[in-house]
Amino acid sequence: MQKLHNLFLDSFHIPQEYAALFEQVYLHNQQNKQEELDTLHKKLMKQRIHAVESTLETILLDSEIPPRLSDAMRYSLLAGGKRLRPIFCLSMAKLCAGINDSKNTWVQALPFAIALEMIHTYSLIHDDLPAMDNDDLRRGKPTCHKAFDEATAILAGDGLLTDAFYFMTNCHLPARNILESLQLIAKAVGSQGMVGGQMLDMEAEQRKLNLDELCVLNAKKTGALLQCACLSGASLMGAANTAKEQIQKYGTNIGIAFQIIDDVLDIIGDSALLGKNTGSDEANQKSTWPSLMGIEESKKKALEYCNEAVNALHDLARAEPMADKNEQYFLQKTASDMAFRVY
Ligand code: GRG
Repeated sequence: MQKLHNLFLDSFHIPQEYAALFEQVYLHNQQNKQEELDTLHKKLMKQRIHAVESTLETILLDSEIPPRLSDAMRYSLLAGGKRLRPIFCLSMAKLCAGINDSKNTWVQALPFAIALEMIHTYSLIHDDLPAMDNDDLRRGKPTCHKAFDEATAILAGDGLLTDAFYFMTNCHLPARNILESLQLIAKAVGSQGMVGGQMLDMEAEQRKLNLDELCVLNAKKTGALLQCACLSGASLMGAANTAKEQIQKYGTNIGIAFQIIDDVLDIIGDSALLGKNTGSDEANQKSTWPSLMGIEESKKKALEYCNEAVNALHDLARAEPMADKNEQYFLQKTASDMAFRVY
């Protein structure tokens, strides 16, 4: 475990050069530094993804797990992906632990962060099943039920979801913080959250939704887990309510922007780069942001929501001067880069 912790301490380290570039671009409007900042941000994000991947490789190898089940769970978990949810969780933990966290307590959130990726992967496996979206391709590879079989894919999802809750209890942090975070995640992915959102999504195939209905569906199906990834990082560190309010705002806005971007990329994206088939929303006559307001308006909306996320962290920094400034910059840049995926 110590080895993994060290890997995260290294890969989440933000060099002073990053903060300097960020301030030159965003505070002093030095556009000539933009490319340098973009390149460094991508490099740091890659380091974080690599640390998450390295950790995922070490899990679910227990000899008590039937080999075919372990293979199917690991097949989907290790198939790639942006690893956004664990990165948001750890990043928020680091932000809230603050500049005086000499013992690096934020890294103790690692099992929780990994569990979020397990839950996300379960949702993708089940979403791809013939009874749901019936997809052949995910993260650039055959979906779990194609690579194995339908019953194994259902069990792989069940295993990932349930084991995730076991992982989450393994953080060496105050029990009340773990309990609060567990409640958040159970609510976010259960019937009031992601599972409920999936139900609304299935029902929506029969009719056209209005924007309010679409927002509710998106908030549950996609937004709840992303928001919880952010908020749980803060809860695990026992952050103040003032910080949690702004982090919730960041997570909510990121969640909406993320769905709009996913909808737009389903039309204009490159299936090879996305690692999944595109055009499925139109084929399934789904209500999406572009179907309600067109592509250009949707892109503008995505940008607006990302900007709101950035503003939430400005407000957090004003209220919490001990928050980790470098991490604040990293999270702000992550939010603004998100919108540019569709530009
Ligand atoms: C089956 C209970 C149940 C829920 C499924 C998450 C979900 C609900 C369905 C996925 C369908 C989908 C494409 C939703 C849009 C947003 C989304 C969650 C995209 C995939 O997340 P990324 O882009 O994927 O973070 P990677 O592969 O990068 O991790």
